[in-house]
Amino acid sequence: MATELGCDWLAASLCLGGSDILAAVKENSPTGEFIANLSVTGDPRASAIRLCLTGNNSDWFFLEGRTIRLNTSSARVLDREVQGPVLIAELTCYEDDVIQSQYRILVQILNENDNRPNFLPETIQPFSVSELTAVDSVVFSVKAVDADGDMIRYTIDQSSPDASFFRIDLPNSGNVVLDKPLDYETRTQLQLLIRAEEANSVEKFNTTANLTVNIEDGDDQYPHFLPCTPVSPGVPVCTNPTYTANITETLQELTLQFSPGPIRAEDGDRGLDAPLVYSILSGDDQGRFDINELSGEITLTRRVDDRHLMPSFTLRVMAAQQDDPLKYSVAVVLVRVLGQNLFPPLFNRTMYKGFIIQSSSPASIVSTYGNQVLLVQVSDRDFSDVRTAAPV
Ligand SMILES: [Ca+2]
Ligand SMILES: [Ca+2]
Ligand SMILES: [Ca+2]
Ligand SMILES: [Ca+2]
Repeated sequence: MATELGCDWLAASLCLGGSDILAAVKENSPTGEFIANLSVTGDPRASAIRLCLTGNNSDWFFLEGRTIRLNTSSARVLDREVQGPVLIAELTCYEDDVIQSQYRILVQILNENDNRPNFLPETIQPFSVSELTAVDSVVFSVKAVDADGDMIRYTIDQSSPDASFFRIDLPNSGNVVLDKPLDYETRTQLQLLIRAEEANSVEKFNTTANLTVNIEDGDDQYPHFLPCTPVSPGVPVCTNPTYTANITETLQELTLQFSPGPIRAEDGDRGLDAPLVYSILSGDDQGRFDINELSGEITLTRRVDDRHLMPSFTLRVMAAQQDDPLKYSVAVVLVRVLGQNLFPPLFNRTMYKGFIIQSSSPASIVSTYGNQVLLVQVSDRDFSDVRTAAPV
């Protein structure tokens, strides 16, 4: 038939009739999926023409007669997110190895929702926020991306332990807002589950991220003196101790030993532990007592001449933050003046004799001659009274 019609004319006519091809195919389509039919006059299965696919993306296609089909395999899936939105190739029609015509093939890859949202790792790392952060301010922002280009909305999983501390006002923004005050003194870390979900898809694919929020200490606590006695159980507010020391008339130039002791305070903000400065507010009796402003040690600088005139001193000692003197605490310091201890205690006898009656009782009175209860007496010339005890 080709010989009868004439080679040149026939070849030209068999390759003619085609046109550039615009088509579309869904990503993830199986191999052999129909792309387009060619409208060239000749059929390479029956005519002396040869059709060739060339160009960058030509390996995504194969020809079956005049039909272009998709060429994929289980190892090579058509993925719009990897390949891009279009495939481009050329079709060349040969007659006797001579190019007779050329057509462009442009195949759009249609998107399927085949990707979940993913959080950008740098936006879900543990992070720190000051406990003094204002309520209603944005404390951090998360961001997730969806390779399909789906819009994303963010929510806080209300079942996560510390969900009540945060809220998201604008679901598309990923901005997380502080909903109630933080307090380093009661909680130093919060856990939060955030969900990123496709807003516009049917599938509503989502992903979650567990966030760790470390709370940083802020200067919102005053110093307190040690040891700390809580005002009531479970309330982290201290009652300051009263520090007591005893001195005698003869002592001078002495660092006083206190009970409880030593005199020491600490910042209630344990995470900051602000340095403190100590001072005597009142009761130093014109410099008789001096305080080391860094250590809190109190020194007696001048002896007490007459303990009957000055039986005790009451001082008020302040510990204040060096960086903020308005944050301070005051404790009472009591210094008692005692008589000197010159004499040892003495028993009124060197030997006592006593008797007990045999009995089953584990405790019984010890008696002495004349059926009198045995009494042991001790006296100390530093004290006026005599201490008496009956041994049992
Ligand atoms: Ca996709
Ligand atoms: Ca998606
Ligand atoms: Ca604090
Ligand atoms: Ca403080």
